[in-house]
Amino acid sequence: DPVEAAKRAAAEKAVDEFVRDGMVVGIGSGSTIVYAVHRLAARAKLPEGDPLRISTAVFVPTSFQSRQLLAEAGLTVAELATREVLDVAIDGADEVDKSLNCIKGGGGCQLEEKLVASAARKFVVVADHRKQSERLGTCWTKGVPLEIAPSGYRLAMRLLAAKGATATLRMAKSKAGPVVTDGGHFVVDAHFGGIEDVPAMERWLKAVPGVLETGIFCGMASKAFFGQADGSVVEWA
Ligand code: DER
Repeated sequence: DPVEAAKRAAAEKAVDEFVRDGMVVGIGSGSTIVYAVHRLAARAKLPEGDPLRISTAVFVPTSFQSRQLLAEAGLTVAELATREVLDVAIDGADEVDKSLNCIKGGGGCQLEEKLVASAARKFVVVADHRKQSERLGTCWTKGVPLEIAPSGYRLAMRLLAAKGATATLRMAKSKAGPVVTDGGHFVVDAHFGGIEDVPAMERWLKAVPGVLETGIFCGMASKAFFGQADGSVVEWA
């Protein structure tokens, strides 16, 4: 599958460029990050003395999925609450623009993802070519994911609608009722079309009562790796 090959190429290049042994590394959620963890697990099996070998590095998850992935790969899991600062955080994204602003939260893990990305000296995005965007909101058309306090979801949706957004409560597929995040919150996807002013959009979304976190990662990433259909990797920095 060329998309999966593209994800893998991006993830492996990012891991080998940014992760060295002894580091505290934030690990994101979704499907692309799986290839990053598999690369790290392979590096944990390298012989002593190999500069790419991983043995004392620890990894901070961003979700139940991410924690399970790390544990199953035999990598050492550390918790964000026990760490002052991370050396690097690596995560996927749903869409990235040329200023490296991202829409994230397709997997509903944006709250912990933004904490981990913010706690890291460097935040690096890994994705396939479908995520490369000229203007945020034009490729990822499912809306900006928002982490919402459940009791406030109708208030938040009314306030978002008053600002011209089409807000939908994200419903679960194999469970009756809405998606519930690892933090016990709801997800509202707010549709705006293309986003003109990303920082302004992030600021006012965050100011809506009941919005605990947004999937807009504005000016946070220092580099993005995009796997291409031919297996090459395009880098934006
Ligand atoms: O939910 C998230 O923020 C994920 O990182 C998502 O944006 C990327 O998921 P993917 O790697 O499966 O496309």
